[in-house]
Amino acid sequence: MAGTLTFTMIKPDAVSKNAIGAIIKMINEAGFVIKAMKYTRLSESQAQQFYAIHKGKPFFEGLVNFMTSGPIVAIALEKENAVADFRKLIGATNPEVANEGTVRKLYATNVQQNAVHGSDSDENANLETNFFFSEVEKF
Ligand code: 3AN
Repeated sequence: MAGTLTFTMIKPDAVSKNAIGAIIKMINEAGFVIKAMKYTRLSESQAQQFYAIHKGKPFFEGLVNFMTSGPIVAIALEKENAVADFRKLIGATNPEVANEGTVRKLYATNVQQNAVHGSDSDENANLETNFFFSEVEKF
């Protein structure tokens, strides 16, 4: 059975566009409940650790530079079928091919500065939530 937890970040590009409120509204209207939320900025080592799976790829350094370039909002979310439904809501990694009406189609700048993160599995949803939040911060 699919899990009920997913994790997102509103990335520095969307924060700098003043889109935090609009994106959270879309998330809530799609039926997701906020379990934990934090406005913060990633250090270089945190960004490298979070995206460790992409280490060695040509876009890794640029991705770390971008993700540390300004504040982000980290959010743990609950809903049935959370991971798949959230990825449907945000759309494809590249906003040029993302479906109309998705978060990335509306707010992403390009494939790197793509407005939001979404966990790609139940396992990563747990790991990513625990990366940002302690037990007492999860409601
Ligand atoms: P998603 O966030 O859709 O799961 P991943 O996990 O493949 O996509 O990539 C993680 C992040 O790395 C993306 N959100 C994006 O910021 C960046 N990224 C992915 N592919 C590219 C690319 N071809 N060029 C630049 N940045 C990329």
